[in-house]
This record gives sequence, C-alpha cells and structure tokens, in this order.
Amino acid sequence: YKNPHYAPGRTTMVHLFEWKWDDIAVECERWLGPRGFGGVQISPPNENLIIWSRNRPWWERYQPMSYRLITRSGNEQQFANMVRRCNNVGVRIYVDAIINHMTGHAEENVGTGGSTANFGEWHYPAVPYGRNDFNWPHCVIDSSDYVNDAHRVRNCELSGLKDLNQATEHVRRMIVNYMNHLINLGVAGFRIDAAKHMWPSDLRIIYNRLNNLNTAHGFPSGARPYIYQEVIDLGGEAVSRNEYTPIGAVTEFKFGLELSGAFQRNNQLRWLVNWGTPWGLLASNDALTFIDNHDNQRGHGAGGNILTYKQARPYKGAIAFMLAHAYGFPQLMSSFVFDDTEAGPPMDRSGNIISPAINSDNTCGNGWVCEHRWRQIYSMVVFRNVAGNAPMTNWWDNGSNQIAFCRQGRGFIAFNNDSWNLNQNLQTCLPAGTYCDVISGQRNGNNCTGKRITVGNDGRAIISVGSNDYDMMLAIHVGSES
Ligand code: QV4
Ligand code: CA
Repeated sequence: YKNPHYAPGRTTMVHLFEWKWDDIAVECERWLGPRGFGGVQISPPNENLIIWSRNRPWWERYQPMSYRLITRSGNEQQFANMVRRCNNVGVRIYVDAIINHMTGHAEENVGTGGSTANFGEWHYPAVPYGRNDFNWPHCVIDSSDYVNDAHRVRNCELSGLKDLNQATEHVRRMIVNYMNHLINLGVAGFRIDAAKHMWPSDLRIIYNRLNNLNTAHGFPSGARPYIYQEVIDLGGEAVSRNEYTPIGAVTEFKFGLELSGAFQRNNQLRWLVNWGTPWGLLASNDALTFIDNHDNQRGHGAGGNILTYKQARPYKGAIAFMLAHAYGFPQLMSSFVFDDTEAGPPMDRSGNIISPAINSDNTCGNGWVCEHRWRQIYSMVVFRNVAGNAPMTNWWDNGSNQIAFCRQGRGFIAFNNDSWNLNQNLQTCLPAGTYCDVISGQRNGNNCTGKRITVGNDGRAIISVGSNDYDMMLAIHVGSES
C-alpha cells in the first residue's frame, strides 16, 4: 500500500483542490503529462451535502450524503473519462476518501446528486445507512480527548459529523464497494480522510478487501492501491501516526511545519543538513510530504504557521527544497485564491464551479492560483524526476542560511535565504558543461533565458544568488545543459 504506482520516471503528485473532472482531464493532457507530473489528488468524488446557508463552502465536500459519484466536480461518466484520459498520459488519480463519517449539518438535507437524508435519525437511504451503522451512544470529540482518550477520538463525532462504525459488516461492505468501484474505474489509490478517527484494525480489514489496481489502465498485475492516511501527529496526542504506518503511508505534517519555519528564518537553513528522520519525521517510505494542504493553508486542521502561495518567495524556496531533497513522497498544493477561509471555489450564482482560465504565460486566471504552473515549481518537479535515486552528496553551507547540495551526477541546487549575496565556487557533482538555471529561467535551444552556469572539469562552478534576486535558489541538472 506504500507504492504510488507512478508511471516510470515520475515522482510527484499535485492536489487539484476543487477542480472539475473535465478540467483535470484536459490538464493531464496539456500540462501534467508532458511536464512529468506523477499524479493528481482530486477532491472527494462522492455525493456531498449542498450547504447554501454558508454560501457553498469548500468544506461541504467533507459531508458525505452517499457514495454516488456526483458532485460539483462532475458525474460518474465525467469521472471515468478523466481517469482514463489521465492514465493514458501517465498521470495517476488518487481519491480523497471520506469513510469516517457522513454529514454534520442539520439545516439542509439535499445532496449534490439530489439524495436526501434524515440527519437527526442517522438515516442515509442513498447508501443505505441507518442508526445501527453509527457509533452509539453518540458523543462529540472534545479538544482534551486528543490528548487523553483515543477511544473518544475514534468513536465520537469529529465536529458533529455522524460517526460511522467501521466495525460493522454492513459499513465495511459499503465502504469497500465504494472504493472498489473507484479502483475498477482506474484510480491508483486513496487519501484516507480523518484516519486518526478510525481504528487501524478496522482499516486494515477494509484495505485488505480492496481489489488490485485495474490492469486495463496500465497497472502491473497484483498492484495494490497506494494508501496515504490523514493522521495529524505533531506529538503529544493519544493517537500516534505509528499506529498507522504498519497498514499504509501517512501524511507527514511535521514536514511542512518545519520547512515553513526554516524558510521564514525562524530556523537557519544550515540545520537542514540532516533533514529526515533525525528531525522526528517518519521513515521516508512512509511519508506523504507537502508544505501546505487544503486545511492548514486556511487555518483548519493542524496548527502552526504554514507557508502558502500568499508568501510566494519563501514558499517557492520551501517547495524547491522538498523537491530537490530525496526524502518522502511529495505532494504539491494547487489552490484557488481566497481571503475568506470558508469560501468555496470560484463559482457562478447557481453554484457551478468556474473553470480555471489559462493565460498565455501558462499561469491561471478566473480565481485559480495553479501553483503547479509556476515555473519555479514545475521545473523542480522535472529536477526530482531527473535526480531519480541519485544520492544526496556534497552538502555545503555558510553557517547560516546559504546551503547547497548535489544529487550525485544528476542535479545541483543552492539556496540563499540570508540578507547578503551568495557568491561561491562550489562542487556541483555534474559533468563539465554549460547549464541553464531552471529557477531564474530555462533552456531555450542553446541559450538560457535565465542564469547560465559553467561547470569545469573538476565539477566546480561559480554559483551566485543575490539576496535581492527574484528567487532565493538556483538549480541545474543534466537535463538543463545548454
Ligand atoms: C459545527 C460546530 C461543532 C458542532 C457541529 C454540530 O463547529 O462544534 O458539533 O457544528 O452541528 C464543518 C464546520 C464545522 C461544523 C461541521 C459540522 O466547519 O464548524 O461543526 O462542519 O457541520 C472539513 C473542515 C471542517 C468542516 C468539515 C465538514 O475542516 O471545518 O466542518 O470539513 O464539512 C482534525 C482531524 C482531521 C481533519 C481536521 C480538519 O483530525 O482529520 O481536524 N481533517 C480532515 C479534512 C478536513 C475535513 C475533515 C477531516 C472532515 O482534511 O478538510 O474537515 O471530513 O485535525
Ligand atoms: Ca470515527
């Protein structure tokens, strides 16, 4: 369950938060496939409660009404079409699976597919679920439970969301049917929402009942779905991430918290010399890594000061470090613009999501940020693919916030987060030649649109990153030789 089953040479997925299936299909074909992205995490595809009383917040999608594939992102036919088209260009689809609970909002009761429920009676006829399928007697998780009471974290409601009992055969069967339906349609794996709130022993049984990935979509025979479980564990809680690593990968929330701190100069970059398990991170193979996610970029979920697209310069630095470093399985966030932390995606008056516009410089419009289309970010996805399994070597730092390292023989990166210039003769571990920096520009035929770096026969080069440069890093790799 820990292999994402990316197409060969691909390493990185992007969360296209609240995108429509038709738009993801075309994005796979025109951008993600050609640029070497490995996969897409999509928003929950199952029917959710429509919440007009809060003007269709993004979080309505975390209130399931049924497992029918019909949401503001599209219907089942559009979903199937997206998965097929993305797989055809080597881009995998990962589903955000909400299997801990149903709805938690009492005032409205119609879903995106027209299903209704009787919230007060624990009655969801479109699944169907009834009162016996939920944990009983009902209770709501208090903040103190997270510290003291793993039982209540698993068996009480997460902010009033009706809490399913995954120990019952009927609930297991409904969940497994839903997930297997998605596997048959060609998805490669799942984000398990709110995994902390379910018993690992129940989850193990559910995972073991899942089908192998669909070979008609290009997966090897016998391939198990990739499973990464949302467990926020910054330490000091009754539930530990270590309870979940035996059954799948886990979202590593310390990763983005620590890197956000370092790139905001709350910590010197030189300390990143031993980035990884010495920092208290999960084993690399167990970790789904990211800087921000859809929750913590807007103050939901885990605490802490997290970098987002709103602090573009240090954010790009942190993302570049994530992608250059060998640790973990990285995921990029792709956002819509927001000020109101509850606001849903760009939509018209009827609540239909408005598609992103694509500008001539490849960036997005219509209220979409599309971080995955920022040159400094997509170029680093290529860097990671090119680096492959090459070991990290030749760490250099200036004792402060200037650092550099190699991916031996494949790539080299330097960062300057100090308030003075970086000018050094450094070992790049690359063959002699002339290379284009993929941060300040790119290779254009035999020319570079940004900085050009000359690597000598000894592998050394003069590396310059001014403290006032537009970006704080410089990256070259064997694919950027001019
Ligand atoms: C309100 C009150 C409750 C009350 C309840 C009863 O706040 O005290 O009990 O009404 O009616 C929304 C509202 C929330 C509301 C709730 C129920 O924000 O105020 O409760 O609905 O109607 C997202 C949002 C939540 C949202 C939820 C469902 O973040 O705000 O709640 O969707 O719409 C912990 C967990 C972790 C979780 C994280 C947010 O360990 O698993 O909190 N993260 C995941 C998702 C996240 C999602 C959920 C879990 C739930 O990443 O996006 O929550 O599926 O850390
Ligand atoms: Ca639960």
